[in-house]
Amino acid sequence: MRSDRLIHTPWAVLTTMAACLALGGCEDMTDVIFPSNSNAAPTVDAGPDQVITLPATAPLDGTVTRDGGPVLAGWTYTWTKVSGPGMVSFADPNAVDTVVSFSAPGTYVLQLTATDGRQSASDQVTITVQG
Ligand SMILES: [Ca+2]
Repeated sequence: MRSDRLIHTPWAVLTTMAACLALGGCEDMTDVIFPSNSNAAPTVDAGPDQVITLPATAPLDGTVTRDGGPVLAGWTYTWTKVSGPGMVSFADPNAVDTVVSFSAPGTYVLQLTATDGRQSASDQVTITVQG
């Protein structure tokens, strides 16, 4: 898209110039791949495994990082049930940290996925629910 190019090219050039300065100079602008476009996949930690007893809920303490730093705006996070005998209900399935409740005892595997639409990563946590 022309408008996309008009918006992004100056930033890409500036980023490349900065990267060249950091490296002590480049022969030309093709020596460096734009760091701002590296778009490395995030890393996801779904938190520690837990054992709870009904009717208790389980707090989910997820952690998502991208490029070793805090996650930027524009990323989405989704908790889903991978396996388990009953229904699960997330207080907010799109929050990194949330609370989950269970309809029946058993062993549940839950997954937290982070994505920006192009890259994604996920991690799973096991919750043992006692009746
Ligand atoms: Ca957290």
